[in-house]
Amino acid sequence: MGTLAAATPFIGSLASCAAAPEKFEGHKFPDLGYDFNALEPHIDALTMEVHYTKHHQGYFNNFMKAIDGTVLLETPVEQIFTGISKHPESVRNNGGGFYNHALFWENMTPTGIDIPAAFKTAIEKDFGSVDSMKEKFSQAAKTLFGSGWAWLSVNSNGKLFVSTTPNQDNPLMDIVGERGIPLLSLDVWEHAYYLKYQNRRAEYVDNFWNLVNWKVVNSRLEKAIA
Ligand code: MN3
Repeated sequence: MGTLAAATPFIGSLASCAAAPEKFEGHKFPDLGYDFNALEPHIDALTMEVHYTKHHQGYFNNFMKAIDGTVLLETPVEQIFTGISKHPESVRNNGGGFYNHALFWENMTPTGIDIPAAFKTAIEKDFGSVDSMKEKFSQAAKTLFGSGWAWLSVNSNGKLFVSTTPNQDNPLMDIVGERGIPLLSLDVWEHAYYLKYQNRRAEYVDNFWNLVNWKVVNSRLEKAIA
């Protein structure tokens, strides 16, 4: 990985470097990548099953309905987000729900993965330490009012930052305050934790750190600043 200081080439080109596939072959509902019970005890099997097969699938189906017969069928969702203010709310909400959950499943793993050295260095540069980044992210996730997401992203200057978005918005969208490419996502809608944790969102957030796939998070950064 190059140094973050040399990460400027993608300034102004969030749209083209937002982890979009090189050759777009249409919107696809992603595989989960592990069994429903794989993330236990931190996330229970029933929550995973309902979340993936009902919530996520529902967002995908409604997204496909919302863009039916439009040019957006041929447009990678990452690119749609960069101009989301121009599209109907159904595209924003369901496209966000489709994309955000795909990222979320992928940045978790049943088996703990250590933070790659290069990514640790990047975190230390912008947050001082891994612990202070985690603290900032956790605090944001725990205190977000209502439904939404917590994010670790990289901005167009190559700087890592923590943010939250309401509902199914995400940092790629042109309607959020702080824009960047998402590296790590955490769903803090009640449907993500209520069956196991009820109102104890903080416990769910703390346990999330046992599941983070840092290899995936690091590869997203490498792609974003390449
Ligand atoms: Mn969800």
